[in-house]
Amino acid sequence: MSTLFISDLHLSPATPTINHCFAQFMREEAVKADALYVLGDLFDFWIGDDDTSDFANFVRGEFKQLTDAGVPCFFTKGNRDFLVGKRFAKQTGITLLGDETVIDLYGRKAVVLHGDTLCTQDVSYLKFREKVNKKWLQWLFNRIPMFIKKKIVSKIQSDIRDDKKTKSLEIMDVTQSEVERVMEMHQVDLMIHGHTHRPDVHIFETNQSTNTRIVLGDWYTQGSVLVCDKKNIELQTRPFL
Ligand code: LP5
Ligand code: MN
Repeated sequence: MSTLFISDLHLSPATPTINHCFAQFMREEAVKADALYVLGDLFDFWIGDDDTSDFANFVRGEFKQLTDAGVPCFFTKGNRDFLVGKRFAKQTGITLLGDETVIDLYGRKAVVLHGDTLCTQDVSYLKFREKVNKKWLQWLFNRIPMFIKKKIVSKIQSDIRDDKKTKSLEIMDVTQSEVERVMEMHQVDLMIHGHTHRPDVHIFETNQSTNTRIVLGDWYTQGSVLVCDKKNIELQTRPFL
């Protein structure tokens, strides 16, 4: 048996191939797992738990089926699905996690997070994140009619689209000192995150300890899954059919 980690699927009604690969993964693979962790950006954008579109219901259905089968499912919000809320969790049976969570992975402690907060050089993004994560603002946004919310989101998305093009790859990657600070704070030697879309296993030394940082891959051209069991941790891919 194994514990599975995924992130950065960026599912939307416009991604039928990815949605199909996701459904297949949930029904054939995740259902046999000890647990599933989704580390953010499952959605291309989640506008709110009041989304009752066929697409939103399709995703709800996949999680409900999984948790009904007895597989615990944990969800860390990403920068594209920070509006996933308690209603979605209740409807699907998933457990929402905080920004950073320490888990027990077959006896090894690991910190799991989306990864955006590790990119401390991306100052404009972090300021933006602080704004949209304000509880009162989310409370207000969640009460606006869906058609107005859609207009607000697409206006903001188009306003900030060019902003990302001005940032270097270095700015949009994690800051090593922040990685070390977070691992030290949680007293762990293993970190698992997504967000940067640079799947890799980084091994580095700090104060006589050997640390591992695993970066999950996105699902743009293939499925990407971290498979952990008692003995091994392996980044794997799944072909789109
Ligand atoms: O995901 P990716 O890799 O494409 O980009 C991210 C960062 N971008 C984002 C933006 C989201 O994808 C889209 C958000 C739509 C917002 C709708 C909000 C609705 C209101 C909700 C109120 C509760 O996350 C990108 C990072 C990149 O990761 C790093 O890899 O760089 O960050 C940006 O590009 C953001 C800009 O730098 C910020 C520009 C400031 C704009 C100010 C707008 C004020 C909005 C106030 C909201 C109330
Ligand atoms: Mn992200």
